[in-house]
Formats: sequence, structure tokens, C-alpha cells
Amino acid sequence: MAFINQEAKEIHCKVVYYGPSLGGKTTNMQWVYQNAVKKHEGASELFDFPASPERTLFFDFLPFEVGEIRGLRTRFHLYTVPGQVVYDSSRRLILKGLDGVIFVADSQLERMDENIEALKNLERNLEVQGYDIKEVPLIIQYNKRDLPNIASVAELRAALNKYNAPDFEGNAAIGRGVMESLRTVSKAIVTVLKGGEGQ
Ligand SMILES: Nc1nc2c(ncn2[C@@H]2O[C@H](COP(=O)(O)OP(=O)(O)OP(=O)(O)O)[C@@H](O)[C@H]2O)c(=O)[nH]1
Ligand SMILES: [Mg+2]
Repeated sequence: MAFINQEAKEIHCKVVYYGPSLGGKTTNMQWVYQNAVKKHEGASELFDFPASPERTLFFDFLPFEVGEIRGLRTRFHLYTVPGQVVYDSSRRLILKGLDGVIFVADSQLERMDENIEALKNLERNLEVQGYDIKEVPLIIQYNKRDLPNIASVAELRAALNKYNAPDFEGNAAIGRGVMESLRTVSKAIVTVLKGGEGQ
């Protein structure tokens, strides 16, 4: 849930990149940081904690295009933690206070089971944190479209997009689908916040 910093006149929104290990979550965030955020006023450093076992990646920024909500500037905080099964407790924690999720799926055929498992894990962990996945702004990105052994979008959609979330094809390594995913989740979050009661 977004929180307000009255002094800075900012509303803070939290977006979490979630998905199977090696699907491209970190690559998405690095692309956003390098290509869209670094030059923005008010962007933080890219915090990377390679020494910690959770390898949390984090930064926040004020996107130009989002504008104000009730006189408050919107600051977005982007987070990810590794998709490997062993990091489940970190993944559960990172979902606390979230406003939206970008689920980065790996399009390769042999990763289908892991995509499905990661989505179930997201559903479970959201529930543990008191969220219903149907009510959280959710975007699905079918990443690694450049590789040869990939499932069709129709197959991925049938397996992963039972919630009818906005979905995009991606090649995060070159930025394809990256900003589309982030912009779409940002818009969905702003719509929720504008429609909500006073915070
Ligand atoms: N070919 C290709 N490789 C990609 C793409 N996106 C990411 N990669 C590569 O896939 C590997 C894993 O990407 P990461 O971004 O580290 O994946 P992750 O989801 O953060 O992985 P964990 O943090 O371990 O869960 C890296 O070698 C990336 O360069 C893509 O669209 N196409
Ligand atoms: Mg990562």
C-alpha cells in the first residue's frame, strides 16, 4: 500500500518484479535504471546487495509521466529478489506494502513448469501478506522472446495469464517490453490510488 511523505509532498508506490529464477527480473530493473531513471531528477542510487544472500535489488525515482496525485508527487520504488526456491522468505517479505507486480516469465519451453510454480508461489505469498492477486495491479511479461526454443504467446497466456492481466512480450536484455510493463503497472497503480479513499 502506498505511503505518504508529507514533508516531501510525495506518495510512494512499490513495484515488485517477481518470477522464476533467471527469468530476467534483474535485467529489467537494470535496463530501467540505465535508460530511463539515471537522468531523472530525484532518482536514488541503484542499491545492490550482492553480499547478502537475498541479493535484493532496489531503487526509487520520480517518473515524469505519472504526475501528481492529490497534490503529491508519485515516487516509485522498484524491488526484486531472486526467484530461486530457497529465497522464499525474502520473497514473502519483499511483497509487504506492495502496490503492483511485474511477473517476468521465461518464454523458453523448458521453463514452463518453473513459470507456473513461480506464479503459484506469488499467489501464496501475496495471500500470506493479506493480498488477493485479483486485486493487485499485475503485469505479465513473456521475456526472452529472442531465444529459439520458446513457447508461443498463446501457450504462455493459457498457462500463466488466468487473471487476464495486461501482458507483453519482452527481450529485457535490449529493453523490449521493459518500459511498457513498468508504465502499464504504474498507470494501474495510479488509477487505484486516485480512486481510493484519502490515505
Ligand atoms: N537472451 C536473453 N537473455 C536474457 C533476457 N533477459 C535476461 N536475460 C539473461 O538471462 C540471465 C538471467 O537474467 P536475470 O535478470 O539475472 O534474471 P533474474 O530473474 O533476476 O534471476 P534471479 O535473480 O536469479 O531470480 C542473464 O544472463 C541475462 O542476461 C532476454 O530477454 N533474452
Ligand atoms: Mg535477479
